[in-house]
Amino acid sequence: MMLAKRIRMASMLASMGKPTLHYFDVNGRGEVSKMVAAVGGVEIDVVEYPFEANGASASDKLKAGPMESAHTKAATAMDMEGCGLPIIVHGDLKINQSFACQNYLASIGPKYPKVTPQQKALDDMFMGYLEDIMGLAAGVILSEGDGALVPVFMSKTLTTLSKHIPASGFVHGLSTPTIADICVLVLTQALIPFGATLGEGAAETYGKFPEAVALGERTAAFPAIAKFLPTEDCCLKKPPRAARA
Ligand SMILES: N[C@@H](CCC(=O)N[C@@H](CS)C(=O)NCC(=O)O)C(=O)O
Repeated sequence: MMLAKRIRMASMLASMGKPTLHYFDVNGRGEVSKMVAAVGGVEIDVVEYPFEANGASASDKLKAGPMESAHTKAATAMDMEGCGLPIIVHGDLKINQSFACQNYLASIGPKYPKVTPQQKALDDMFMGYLEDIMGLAAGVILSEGDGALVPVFMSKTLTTLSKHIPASGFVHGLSTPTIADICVLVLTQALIPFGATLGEGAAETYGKFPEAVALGERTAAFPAIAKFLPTEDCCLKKPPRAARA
């Protein structure tokens, strides 16, 4: 980006204040956004809600009917009635859908790597795989889905993604992780919904994918992420707040 354009964008973003990320008090679909912000050097405010949902899939939610909870009331108050979390509010911008939130935070992060269209496509692909298995595993927690399918689908997911995982460094070979690497960190280390649904079988499942596990560890060790992980806002390995000691 040309210097003048970069300066204009920086001053516009500064005038908008910090983005606010609205999400539950678990990993779920919120943590990738938080880590993308950390890598990109975007300071965000996090507004957390107790983890309550009336299903994981659109069909389960529609069958269960509307629910009244802290997050649905907050969404309605933001003129985003019925929108699931995550939600980001930044100045006049109000968006939901995790891909939109993650890509937005990446695009405004001064330290987030400038990716090529091909690298961005690969990042989007990793997001899609994470989203697919998120739906399946969340359905086990929220809608009595079949827990036996989680290790099967996790293995399928990591088999495909491992083809893009290098023996060292990050997916795009850059010095900074991108969304693809962050998705792998979440896939291999998140409690909700993955650790919680894989249960005692987690070690066996992840044991088959040492490259993915190692990439998750390298990504977790990246300084901006290592700094974020011990913070109060991080929910990667935590149960909902009500279940924390
Ligand atoms: N496709 C959406 C799914 C959003 C979604 O279902 N979010 C869940 C939490 S991960 C939620 O907010 N559930 C409660 C609700 O829909 O009210 C996305 O990627 O953000």
